[in-house]
Amino acid sequence: MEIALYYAPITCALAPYITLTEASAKFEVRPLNFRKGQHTSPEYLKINPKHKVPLLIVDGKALSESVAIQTWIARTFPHAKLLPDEPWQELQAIPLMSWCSGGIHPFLARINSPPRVCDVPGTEESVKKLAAANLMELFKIADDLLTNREFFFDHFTAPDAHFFWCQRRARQFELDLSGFKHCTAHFERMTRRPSVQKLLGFEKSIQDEFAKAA
Ligand SMILES: N[C@@H](CCC(=O)N[C@@H](CS)C(=O)NCC(=O)O)C(=O)O
Repeated sequence: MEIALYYAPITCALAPYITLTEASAKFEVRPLNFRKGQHTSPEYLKINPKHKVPLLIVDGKALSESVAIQTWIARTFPHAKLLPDEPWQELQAIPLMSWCSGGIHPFLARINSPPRVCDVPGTEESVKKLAAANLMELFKIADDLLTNREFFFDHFTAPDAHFFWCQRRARQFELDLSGFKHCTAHFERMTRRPSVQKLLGFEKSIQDEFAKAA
């Protein structure tokens, strides 16, 4: 089976990189340079008209959307236990990933690019402020879910990788998450994982490559 992951540094494509690594899967990474608009090139739009990453290519077939990609990885590499075993718990993992993707991510995207939601001059700071306030509420929910737990379930699963990305992005935007001590502990725990360390090294190498090509 041939697996390729379309990926860009900093983006949520880091989550499937982490889970594929946790599963010891053999996969090729196809990095896209967003600054050069490679995600909107005619070639990429042909395989993903949504111009987004992550995108997984499995034996030539494309799978988009983080939740589907993570579910595929978990099903394909069951030994990695990327979803909980118990059926009800397994189902609980799906809304957690959907929440990262559809609940938290859109507010992070607003901070990243306020004009994509409101182009009225002078509103940028207000868009960011509202998004930050919403994110605080969402991180409080995550903090409650993670109270006295190492991970969302009884071991590392795909939602941990997805939520790690959410926290990382919020921290890159300098949101003050210091009040959420269970989220912070989760972030630190995740950062120490070998799969995450591998990802961070890989990300740096791609960023260096892109900088040289600039
Ligand atoms: N719902 C999608 C969202 C993916 C997404 O928004 N990816 C961002 C990077 S974090 C992207 O590729 N943005 C490029 C664009 O919108 O043009 C998922 O969960 O996979």
